[in-house]
Amino acid sequence: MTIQTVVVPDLGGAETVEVIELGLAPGDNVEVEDCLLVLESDKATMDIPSPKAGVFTKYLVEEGATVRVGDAIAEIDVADAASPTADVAVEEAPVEAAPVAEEVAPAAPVASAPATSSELMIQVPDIGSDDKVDVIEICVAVGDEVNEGDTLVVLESDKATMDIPSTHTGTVLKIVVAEGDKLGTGDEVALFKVTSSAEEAAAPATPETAPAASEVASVVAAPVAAPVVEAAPVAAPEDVPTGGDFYAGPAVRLLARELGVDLSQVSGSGPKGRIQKDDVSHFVKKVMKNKDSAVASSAGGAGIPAIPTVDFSQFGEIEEIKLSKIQKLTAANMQRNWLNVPHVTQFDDADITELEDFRKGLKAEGEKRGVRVTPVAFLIKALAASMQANPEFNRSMGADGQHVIQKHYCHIGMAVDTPRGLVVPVIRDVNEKGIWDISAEIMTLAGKARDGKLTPAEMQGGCFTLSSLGAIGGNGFTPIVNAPEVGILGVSKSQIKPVWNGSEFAPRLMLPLALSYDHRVINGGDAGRFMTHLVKLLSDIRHLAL
Ligand code: CAO
Repeated sequence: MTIQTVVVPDLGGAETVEVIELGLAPGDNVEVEDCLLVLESDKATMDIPSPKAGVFTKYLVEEGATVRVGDAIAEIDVADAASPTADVAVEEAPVEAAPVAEEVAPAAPVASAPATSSELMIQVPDIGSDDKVDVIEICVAVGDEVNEGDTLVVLESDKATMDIPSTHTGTVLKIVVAEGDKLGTGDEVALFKVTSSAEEAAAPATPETAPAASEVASVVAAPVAAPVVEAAPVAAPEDVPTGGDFYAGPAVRLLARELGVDLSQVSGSGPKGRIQKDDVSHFVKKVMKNKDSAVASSAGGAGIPAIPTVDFSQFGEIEEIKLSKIQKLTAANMQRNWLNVPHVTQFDDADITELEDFRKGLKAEGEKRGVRVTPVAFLIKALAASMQANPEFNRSMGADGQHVIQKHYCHIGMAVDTPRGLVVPVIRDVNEKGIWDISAEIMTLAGKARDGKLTPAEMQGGCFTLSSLGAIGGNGFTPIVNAPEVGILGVSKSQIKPVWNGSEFAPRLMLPLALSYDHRVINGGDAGRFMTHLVKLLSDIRHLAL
């Protein structure tokens, strides 16, 4: 076993980059060039390929972490340390193409001699490879006034996305490429009327006026780093997420910011789900189309007045605490669900006196099996049975608002409170499992959730969610539906209460339940029947066996 550490390669000028995607699980086989993880600067997104074939062992960073050149980011168990590809220490040359950046010809000009005294053709700088790469976006139009550093086109290889910036300030006279073309070093991009002097335009690019070839080459070959010319930073409106919770290049992010599109709501049609410019356009068209219909649009927050920004420090001492990635995602999801789903919450109490007696009676056997049975297992089982009896609670609103989707499987999500934030692992096929199996899965999944070890697959596919605050306390709360699921059951702390049994008040253990549902899919009658069924099952669990 030869463990090799992969480090952040030369970033070609960027000081730090953010880790935006960790796609592998320990034990995954990787080939040379397979993407290990994705980094992103404010100008470029870059796949970090595996320098060797082997078995992925672990990440040394978390999503959202900020890293710099030389930081250790992952470990792989190299399949054959003696293979030809293994002759360079990973720590020294983490990305095998990186040295190419050092070997390319020095400072090639990126603008050819001017066509007239004030015109020049902008060309692709040395991209550190003989291969041609795809033009995925054209960022300017004929007639546009462009500043030095503005992105003209975006290229994408299988390792990196790179903005090709303008080396001069001027007007675009002609664009000689189209989306889908393939371009390589020296290929023409656009004809410019420069506002800078012709001499300057014709002169070979210097590090002050244009990216040196070695710098630009590192963008591709490394395959990282953004061009070192200053790109035009775009101030993001406060209400548009700008983080890395989606897979999109800088030009797409720029477009999204300009249009006020929340990219976390856009599905990507590109490789590995990458969001393309077209995806943003389609999203905007869809939202506009749905605007006047009764269908709730999936774009949250449009037209809602912003909460005023307050300088709290004027009232006393404050401190700013950075949100974890999970907390940021939760905040965005909660807002999305709250704004898009018309919620109704219905309350009831279940008499769980007998259930608790029975559960406590399982303690000895549970110890033998190594399984702890808590009320949550019964709640999840009873939910599945209630969903089967009331199939409308196993539906989701179709994206077009014209149909609902009936699910014939029964996967239930369980909200878990962790130090990093709220996560919802999913227990699959609950209807086919008994209390022991469900309890064992609760233990495993809640443990993994708290250790931050859940895989994305373990958090997907839920039909309904259970949120139990029973161990924490409270009389009741109104949970927010985890859309596109149709409902969520909130459970509070059980208490002994006096209950009238027809002749006297008897002390009974009562469990407060709060059922929130999507009122587009469920009506009040459905909810009443569902809750009544659920309460009946919990109050007499013999019905669960029927
Ligand atoms: N009333 C009274 N006691 C309860 C109870 C209830 N409704 N539910 C659980 N308990 C008791 C259990 O019986 C257990 O005690 P014993 O060991 O003596 O039996 C103890 O509280 C701990 O139970 P638990 O609920 O923590 O156990 P669990 O492993 O089944 O729960 C989980 C797992 C993941 C649901 C829970 O740990 C958790 O994270 N809950 C928080 C969920 C949350 O944050 N929801 C809010 C989401 S919206 O912001």
